[in-house]
Amino acid sequence: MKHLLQLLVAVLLTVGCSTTTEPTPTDPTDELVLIGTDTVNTHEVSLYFETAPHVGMNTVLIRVVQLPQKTTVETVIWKIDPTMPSMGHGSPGNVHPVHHGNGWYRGTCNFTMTGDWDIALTRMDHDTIVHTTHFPVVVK
Ligand SMILES: [Cu+2]
Repeated sequence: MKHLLQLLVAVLLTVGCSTTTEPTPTDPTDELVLIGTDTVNTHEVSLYFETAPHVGMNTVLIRVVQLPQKTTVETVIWKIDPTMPSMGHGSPGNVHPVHHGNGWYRGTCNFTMTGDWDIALTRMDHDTIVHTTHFPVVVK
């Protein structure tokens, strides 16, 4: 009887799966806007925006994995510094990204006007600069 029930459950599950149109699981990064990726030593750093870069406060997401195994790296200290090189200014109110789980860091980037910006993303070791990557961004 128990086996019969198990069989019945299995059949029902199979039928259930074949008749419903399950959406394909999406990668969480599908929802994000990839700005760029840089590999520094064995760390692969990817910079994303939550939405297309726009004037105002933008949520920035950074993902760091160690190559080649792609294990998450959760201890990086970042500084983020957006500037507009053509006009020689930066912006106030930026928030340096901090780790919030599984190799993802979250911060805020403020663009005060449309045009060509440069995001300097710097990895720190206490007060020492380890490496800076520049990501060009067009703000519309
Ligand atoms: Cu400007």
